[in-house]
Amino acid sequence: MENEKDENVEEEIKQILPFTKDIKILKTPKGEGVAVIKYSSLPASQIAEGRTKLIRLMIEKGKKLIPVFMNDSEWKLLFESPAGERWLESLEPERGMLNLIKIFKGSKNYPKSLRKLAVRVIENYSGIIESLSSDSYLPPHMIFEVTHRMIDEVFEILFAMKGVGLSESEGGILSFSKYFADSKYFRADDAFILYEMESSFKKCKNLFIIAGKSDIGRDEKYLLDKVVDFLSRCRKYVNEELTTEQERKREKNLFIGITSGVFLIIILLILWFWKPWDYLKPVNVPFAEQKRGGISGVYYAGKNFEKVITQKVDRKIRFRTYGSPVSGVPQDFFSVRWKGYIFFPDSGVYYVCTQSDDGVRVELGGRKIIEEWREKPLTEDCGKVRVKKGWHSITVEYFEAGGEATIDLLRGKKKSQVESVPAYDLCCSK
Ligand SMILES: [Ca+2]
Repeated sequence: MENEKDENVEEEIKQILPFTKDIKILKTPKGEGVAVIKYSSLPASQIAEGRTKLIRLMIEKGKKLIPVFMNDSEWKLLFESPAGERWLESLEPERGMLNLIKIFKGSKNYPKSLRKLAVRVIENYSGIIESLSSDSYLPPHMIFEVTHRMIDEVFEILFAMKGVGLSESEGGILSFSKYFADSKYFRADDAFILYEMESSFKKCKNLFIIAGKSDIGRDEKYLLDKVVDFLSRCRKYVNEELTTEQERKREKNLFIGITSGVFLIIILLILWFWKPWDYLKPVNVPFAEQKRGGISGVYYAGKNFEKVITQKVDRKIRFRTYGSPVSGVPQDFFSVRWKGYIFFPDSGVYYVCTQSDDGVRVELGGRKIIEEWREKPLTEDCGKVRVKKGWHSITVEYFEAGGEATIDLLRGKKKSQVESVPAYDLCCSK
C-alpha cells in the first residue's frame, strides 16, 4: 500500500520535473519523507522553478515530502557508497533522524562525503525557503509549516554533530546556547527561530481560517530572511566543523605550495627580464683614468692581418676614405686591430654598433658582440649588451677589400640614438 502510494508520487514528480533522471523516496521517523531527486545538468533557475512547483503540489496534496536535489556524483555517493548506505540506515525510524552525523563523526574514512551531504541538505533547504518566500501562490501558513519542519531538521543535524539527539538533550532546543554559544557562527537567540516560526504559522493560519486568505507581511518576510541567514551560517559551521585536521593540513600545504610556486615564477620572471648574470663586469685598470683619450690600433697589409705596417693611437675608431687611412698602409686590402678599453658612464643596457665597409668584428669584455667578417657595402651592425659602469676591454677588428673604406664605432642606450664613442671614453693613449 505504501509502495503503491510512493510510485504515484514518483510519477507526479517526473511529470513536474521532466529533467528528473531518478527518484528515491526516503521515509523519516516522523512519518514524513525526503524525495531525493537525481537531475541532469540544468541551469539553477530551472531547478528552482521545478522545486517550487513540486513543493506546491506536495503541500496541496497534504504530503510532507521535501525534495532534495542531487547530481550524478552525489547520487552515486548516497546510494552506492558505504557512506550513503549508513546515511540511509540512519533514516530508519528506530535509528533516529540524521544520526548519520554521529556515525560519521567517529569514522575518519568519510569526512568529505559526510560534509558534502550535510551541506547539500542545508543548501537545498535554504533554496526551498527562498523560493517559497517569493511564491505568492501559497498561503503563508503552509510556507511556515514546511520551513518549520526543515529548520527543525537542521537543528537535529547541529545537535547530532555534538553527539546528542535534539529530543533527548536536556532542555531540548533551549540547550542550543549551551552547545553553540561559543561558536562564532551562532547567537544564543538563534534557537528562537523555531518559536517565531511556530507563532507565525499560527498567526497566518488563523488569518487564513477567518479571512479565507492571508499574505506574507513585513514581519513574516523578515523572519524568512532571518531563516535564510541562519541556514547560511549553519552551512559554514557544518563545513568547518566536519573538516578534519588532516584535510586542513592538506589544504594549508596546497596553499603554501601554490603561493611558493607563484613566488618562484615571479622571481624567475624578474630574473628573466633583469638578467643579472648577463651583466659585463668592469675590469680594474687604474691607469685608464690618466691615459684615456684614444685607443691603440695596429695597421696591417692584407685583409687578414698578414703584415704589420704601423701602430698608432687613434682618438676615435673612425675613418672614411677611398685612399690609405694611414701613411704606408695600402689603399685597398688592409686590416686594422684596435685593442684597449672602453668606458661606460652608467650601468645598464647599451647598443654597441659599427658602421663599416667592409668586414668587422667586435669583442667586448671577452664576448663577441658583432661578427660581420665579409666584403660588404656600408652597413650598420649592432650588439646589445648589459654592462656595469666602468672600463671594459674591447677589441675591434676591421678589413677593407676595395673601393670605399669606412669604420665607425658607435654606442648608445637606444639603437636609434647611437653616437661615435668619444676619445675620452677610450683607452689608452700614451
Ligand atoms: Ca670597401
